[in-house]
Amino acid sequence: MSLYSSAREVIAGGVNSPVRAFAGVGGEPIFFKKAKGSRVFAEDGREFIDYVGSWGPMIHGHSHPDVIQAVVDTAQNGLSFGAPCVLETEIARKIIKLMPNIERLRMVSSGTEATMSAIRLARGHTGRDRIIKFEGCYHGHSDSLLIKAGSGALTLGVPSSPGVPAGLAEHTITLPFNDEAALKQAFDDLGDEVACVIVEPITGNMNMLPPRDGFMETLRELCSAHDSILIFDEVMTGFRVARGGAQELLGIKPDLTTLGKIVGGGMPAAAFGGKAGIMASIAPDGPVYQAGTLSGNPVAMAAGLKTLDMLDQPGFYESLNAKTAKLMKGFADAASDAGIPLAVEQAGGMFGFIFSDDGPIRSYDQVAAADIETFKAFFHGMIDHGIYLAPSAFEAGFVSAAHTDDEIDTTIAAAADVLKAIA
Ligand code: KE4
Repeated sequence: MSLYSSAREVIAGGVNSPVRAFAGVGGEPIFFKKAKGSRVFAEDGREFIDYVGSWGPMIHGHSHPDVIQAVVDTAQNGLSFGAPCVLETEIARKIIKLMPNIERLRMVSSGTEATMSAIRLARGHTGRDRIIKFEGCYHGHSDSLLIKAGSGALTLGVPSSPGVPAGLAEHTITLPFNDEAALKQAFDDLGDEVACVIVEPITGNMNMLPPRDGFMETLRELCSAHDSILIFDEVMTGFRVARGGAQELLGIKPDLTTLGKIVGGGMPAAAFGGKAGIMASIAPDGPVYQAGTLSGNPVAMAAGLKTLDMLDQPGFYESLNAKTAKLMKGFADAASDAGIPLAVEQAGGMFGFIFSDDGPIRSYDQVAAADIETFKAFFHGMIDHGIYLAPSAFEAGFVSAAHTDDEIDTTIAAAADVLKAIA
């Protein structure tokens, strides 16, 4: 019996998160037993250069000794108090130093919790019910946000999940990402009813799409004009595309920001925060309730704080950006040599590639029209060459500080072989 069949006997779908199930690429998921630096090690003995990095957190590489030491040292003194500890204040100060648009924040345990809480806060603070999101963007699996969502929902072909009451879903307006006309029309029609707009400022869940020039600026202006709260969901882009996230890269000031992944360094930690005046509406100061047994637990805080502190190394992002840009140029050159249309994107340590001759890819429709079959063949070819990419055409990829230039070269050479074979 395979490990996957055994898991399926006791775990729904054999996985604890759907996108891991390889439904988007075919075959059975690979079970890992160890991860170190840029490498992951499978139960069956295979070793891979890893570009998933647990979907983003491992920006320093897996099990970095300093992060592990911080976890071990802190765990010795207790795993969770259910009461304040100084580490919570320290990581909050660090996050605010890195993202000064955040004046106050609240720690939670997952990106889903962060965005769910931010939506409730926006609704409670404004007294409005409607929210706007964009088709293909994924903000975790809370009810109001599982409408035309990306990531695993898109991979499995169920972007709008059953189980979300129509009476709730009707308050979620979904617009095409990067479509300024549709955005302006929605605000013309309903602007003063919109509590918030939540957006991945650079998307990573319908693959990686940067905003078209002016789109985020228009979104910022429309939210300000209608007193709607602009939420940047930076669970993936935070500290990934730049030290200060997409809001630093794009020069846009959101009212609220949600964070996850890197902020916990691989431990369950996430956050939402922003203008003090808005955060004042969150309990216990304000009436909007939000809570969590393990929110701010010392071990996750220690992992996150060490991870964030290590981002301060001079040249950290220059090096990460250069390695990731080199990887994507290598993929593009290899695809061109093989005569296979490929569009690539990259920002900081995040990248995306889409098999399409319609590049640059800027809309959900273009992503939906991409060549999934070639992606599947490429994914499995790269597995055979010891390279582990995200098992879905709708995900982004990640490079860590632990990836060496030689490993980038090896990956590019593998891509060239695989694409030549596909051609
Ligand atoms: P979590 O609840 O999975 O910690 O975070 C949800 C979330 C929120 N916002 C953005 C922009 C996200 O990318 C995510 C989670 N990302 C997916 C991968 N694209 C997590 C992987 C998974 O679902 O297993």
